[in-house]
Amino acid sequence: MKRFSLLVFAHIIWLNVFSQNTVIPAPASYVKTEGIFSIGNEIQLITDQENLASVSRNFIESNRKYTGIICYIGSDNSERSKIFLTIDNQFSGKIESYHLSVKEKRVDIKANSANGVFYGLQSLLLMFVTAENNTIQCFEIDDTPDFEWRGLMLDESRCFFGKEKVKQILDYMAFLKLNKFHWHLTDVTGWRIEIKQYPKLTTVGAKGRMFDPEAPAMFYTQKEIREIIQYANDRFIEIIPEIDMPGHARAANMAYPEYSGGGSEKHPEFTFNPADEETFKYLSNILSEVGELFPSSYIHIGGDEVHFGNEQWNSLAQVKELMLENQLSSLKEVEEFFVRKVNTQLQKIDKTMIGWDEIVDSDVDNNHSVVMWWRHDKPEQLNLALNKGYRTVLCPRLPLYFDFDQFETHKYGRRWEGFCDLKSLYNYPDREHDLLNKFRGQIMGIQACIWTERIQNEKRLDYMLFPRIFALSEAGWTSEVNKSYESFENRLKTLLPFLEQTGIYYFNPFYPENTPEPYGRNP
Ligand code: TNX
Repeated sequence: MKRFSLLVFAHIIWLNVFSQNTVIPAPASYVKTEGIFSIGNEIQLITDQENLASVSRNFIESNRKYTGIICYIGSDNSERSKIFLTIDNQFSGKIESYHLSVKEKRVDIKANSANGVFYGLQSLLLMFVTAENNTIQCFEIDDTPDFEWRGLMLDESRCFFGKEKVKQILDYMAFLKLNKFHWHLTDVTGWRIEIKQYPKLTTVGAKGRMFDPEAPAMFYTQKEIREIIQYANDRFIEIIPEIDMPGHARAANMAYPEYSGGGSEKHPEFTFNPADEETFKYLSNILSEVGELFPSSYIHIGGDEVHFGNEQWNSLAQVKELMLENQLSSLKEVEEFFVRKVNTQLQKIDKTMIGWDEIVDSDVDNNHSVVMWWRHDKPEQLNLALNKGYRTVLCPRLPLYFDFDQFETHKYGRRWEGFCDLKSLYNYPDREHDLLNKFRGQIMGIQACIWTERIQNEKRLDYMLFPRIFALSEAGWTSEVNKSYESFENRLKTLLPFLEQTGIYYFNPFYPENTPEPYGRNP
């Protein structure tokens, strides 16, 4: 009897070792089935659908890079394992949903779109990179996302990282089924996107980075941007550009001072002139060029923190006239007027405006605007946005700002009566429970933001991003009933060696002292 229970016990352990589901984000349903799939060194990818060519190529390339497994398109009579990829119009689910079945000799991935098939392959890839002895316990996954917006924002104005780093981040986003890359391309420190009509924006405005105002101009040419958009597109990631206005405009004003609305002592040349028609034409031209470059239906116009540096508006004759003509009684109302005007302009070029939660006060048309709620200390602003009918993306500083510290002993990141630890991030948006019940249809999803005032190099960027990006992905994809922090930690543990393999310097939450925080200079 004793021997029998020992055997049962050993069997359970054995099953657990081989039945590990290592997929992040956790799928909606994972069921272990009989049998073991031997991956082998070569795998056939089989599909008769032309629009899966790019998805297949991507899988082949990822395996070449990360697992060394040779995959090839086409079927032969060999004994090699086969992966069948199918787009099935009858398959019910969202555009990103998929079914993944792994049996002893064959894998099947089904979805109603190439996007779904791609996500099935990402789950499989995660299983491959963590497979022990080149085998996987057979299983069936049925998966579908909880939120449609699972975003990450990168600020490349303060510090510029360049094309290769952005592509690496996009690779990880794809792995983790994150689907919106919000690119903060302009701010006080540097203007990072080539605008053909206004070349000085980059020849002059792209000079400098945090703590190094003399750094040579660093920016993306339109050709590079197209390349990155294509790269993202191949991974089902939409890129949303942000051109911050009317505040955070210093870099642009260095290039074209004639459009400046001045600043304050602490924030010089911070704004665009909100009351000048020529400035408006200039900004409209920029937005049109940006709009043509980026296929996304959204353009983010910032709209944040204007009061930091709009003091000089008080002394501009044009602002006074505008106030008189339009019965505006404060600078805040001038700002709101400006935001409404830009909104109308964006509608003309068929783009939907996204703005930080300040835009809620402008009462811009809620059919043509999306709000990003960032001020965690102002929950009333989120309430207001939802009550005014805005579609909203949740990105509260706590726990979603990755320039904030992630561990209590860390000291170079930001803090705000707390830091952004892995667990609260993982559990988010649990605390928005009531609003989610009431406004589920308007809450598009969640997004993390990496501001880079305190992130001056790639090592530090990696450290602030990893492993929080894993928790972000599960917070956005996996529905609350399927979330378990304990299970997440176990899956994360198995993935950490992979991070190491790809050269990422990450924070290890299980052995914090093993991965000390890289130095970051603070403003
Ligand atoms: C606030 S979030 C900002 C950024 C800073 C960030 C630092 C937002 C809309 N504006 O300009 O970089 O805090 O955490």
